[in-house]
Amino acid sequence: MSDNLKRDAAERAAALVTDGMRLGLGTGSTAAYFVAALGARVRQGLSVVGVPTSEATREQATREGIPLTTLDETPELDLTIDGADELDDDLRLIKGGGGALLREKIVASASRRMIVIADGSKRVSRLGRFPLPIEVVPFGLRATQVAIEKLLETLEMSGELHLRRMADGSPYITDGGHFILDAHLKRIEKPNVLASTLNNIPGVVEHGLFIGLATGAIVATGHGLVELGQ
Ligand code: ABF
Repeated sequence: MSDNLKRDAAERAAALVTDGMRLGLGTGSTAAYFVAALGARVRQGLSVVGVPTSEATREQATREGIPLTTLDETPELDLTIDGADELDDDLRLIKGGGGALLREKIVASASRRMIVIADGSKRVSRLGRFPLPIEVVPFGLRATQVAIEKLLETLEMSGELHLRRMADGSPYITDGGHFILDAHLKRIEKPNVLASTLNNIPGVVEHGLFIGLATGAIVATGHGLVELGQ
């Protein structure tokens, strides 16, 4: 069911792509449906270039025959299509459950428009039920963790930080060679404040709060597609 909804949202997004667009290609199962639908259009003659947000997406896009570029060759993109773990009515997002938040944020920031594709379960009235991924440098991990805990205290927030691990117990390593701390906050009352203050902690590379980046969303529900923004 959820897979069908993800595919519906992804296919609608693929239909919005026009000839000549420079695209950001998201990561995750919803974005994978988009990459597949885009690949089908490319094989029918659509001309685009894409910047993948992860090694996984790079491999899929290559298999699909989508021409790829880099942000060094193409530093400004027209449109990024990506999934999310949560989105609210102001198009603020939590991303990074799939571990690709850093490249996802760089690519989204280089893009004139970003459209989020999701099934209805991702839409929330308040962010935070999904643990917030915080990408950190391995050096000084414990000190960075303490700094984040102190920040949360200052903001009158509470929650546990869990180092993300692989099935074998070793730390999960991102494409950029960093660790991820998942912050189990339950509710984020002031996402904008948390987002800007987290970025002030030196060991924090990035976090999964995407604010002011998404310009639109396509959310697939059992009753059809809901389109927000543009
Ligand atoms: C990416 O994939 C991530 O930012 C987000 O964590 C995840 C969503 O995954 P899915 O589409 O598989 O639910 O978009």
